[in-house]
Amino acid sequence: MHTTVGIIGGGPSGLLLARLLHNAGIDSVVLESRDRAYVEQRQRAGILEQATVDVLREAGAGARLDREGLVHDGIELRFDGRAHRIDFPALTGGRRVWVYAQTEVVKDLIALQLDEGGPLLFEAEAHAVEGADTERPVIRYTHEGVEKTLTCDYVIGCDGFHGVTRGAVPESVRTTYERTYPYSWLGILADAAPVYDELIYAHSERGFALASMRSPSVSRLYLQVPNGTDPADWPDERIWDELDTRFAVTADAGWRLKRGTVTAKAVLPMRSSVTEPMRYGRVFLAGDAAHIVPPTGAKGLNLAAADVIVLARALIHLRDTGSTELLDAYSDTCLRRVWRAEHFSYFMTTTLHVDEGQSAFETRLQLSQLDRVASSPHAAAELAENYTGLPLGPVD
Ligand code: RFL
Ligand code: PHB
Repeated sequence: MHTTVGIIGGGPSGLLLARLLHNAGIDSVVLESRDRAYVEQRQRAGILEQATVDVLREAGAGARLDREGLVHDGIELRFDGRAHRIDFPALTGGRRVWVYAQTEVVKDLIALQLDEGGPLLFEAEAHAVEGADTERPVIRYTHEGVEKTLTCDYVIGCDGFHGVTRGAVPESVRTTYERTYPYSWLGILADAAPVYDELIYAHSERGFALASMRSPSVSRLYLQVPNGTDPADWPDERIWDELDTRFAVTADAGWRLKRGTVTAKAVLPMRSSVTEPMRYGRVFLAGDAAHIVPPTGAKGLNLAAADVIVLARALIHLRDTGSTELLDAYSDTCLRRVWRAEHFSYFMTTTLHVDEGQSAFETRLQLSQLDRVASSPHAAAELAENYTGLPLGPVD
């Protein structure tokens, strides 16, 4: 089999890329190692930036998002017994974010792809990418127990952090910059109506907590826990009690979450990682295959979308003009945005989490930084601009 663009991975980056290329009349094949149900149920991101929403709409994948997505005009920070709201539109000239789960974005894109797009093969696992520096790179994969090859003009690695495509970039030209964190998140989904209108990010001496949502009747909640925590050590009541303790504010001592049936519970490690360059020959990396951020800044899915938007524009430009100028700039264009998001995610993580070994001095610094955000419109605007996402320029 031959295709113009071979896409490894049917997560948000691979599916959105396939959609953007299809709309432009460029053919592609998507290979996804898991089955459809698994990919559609995998609990992950919840926040979409304005630019991500705009592109999903333009791509024809915005109908359900517009019906069911929740528009959020701010977040609340809680620290030192206080609560402070960050007003996004007021601080950013009108930008906002959407609560619409990654599972739903993926379901919408899969349905469109199967309906009218090119081939999307589930349970098709890529083993190797060969000939990255030739005119005809090849993907070796297994589908329905049979070894197959896909020759491509271009191969795009949208295969996440544990994918195989990164290995096609020789170690001699590849550098990975990484940071791990001494804590993880315990995340739950609960059939409980959120008692808050906007997300709450809480710094407490017992650790970070985040209140998010999936719908007006489903809460998504996270607690900072030590690495290696076994979810079995956290029965539901313990989780609810700990969440209430960490979200406590002095001025509203009676504030409590509404409790409900916990339908999912998992511990998620945190990591920052960037692999450079994001391109070698005719092989390109996009999304989590190239970079990981800790989830505190809500950036991962949005960065993945930004990468494939840049890539789709570059491939369309090549088809229309014969020029590889934008493709050649792909890695540098993306990395500039990636490093900004890396910094913001690191900032949010290290400002809001409490490291077990941290000194009282370091805690004071965190509280001072949060107080600064709460009292200075400039500091608040810096946070709001990063959280809502920098605009995607015409070729950026
Ligand atoms: P994905 O989603 O990991 O998809 C990669 C796909 O590739 C497949 N695959 C292969 N297929 C074929 N052959 C192989 N050899 C393959 N190897 C892997 C996999 O099965 C998979 O389907 O990467 P992608 O598309 O780059 O998307 C990235 C996002 O999933 C990720 O950045 C976000 O989920 C991060 N994230 C968040 N991002 C946000 O923008 N906003 C958020 O609010 C947000 N919250 C989160 C998050 C990530 C979290 N976790 C679990 C780390 C919250 C959490 C808890
Ligand atoms: C989520 O809803 O899953 C979510 C929201 C904001 C984050 C991380 C995760 O920063």
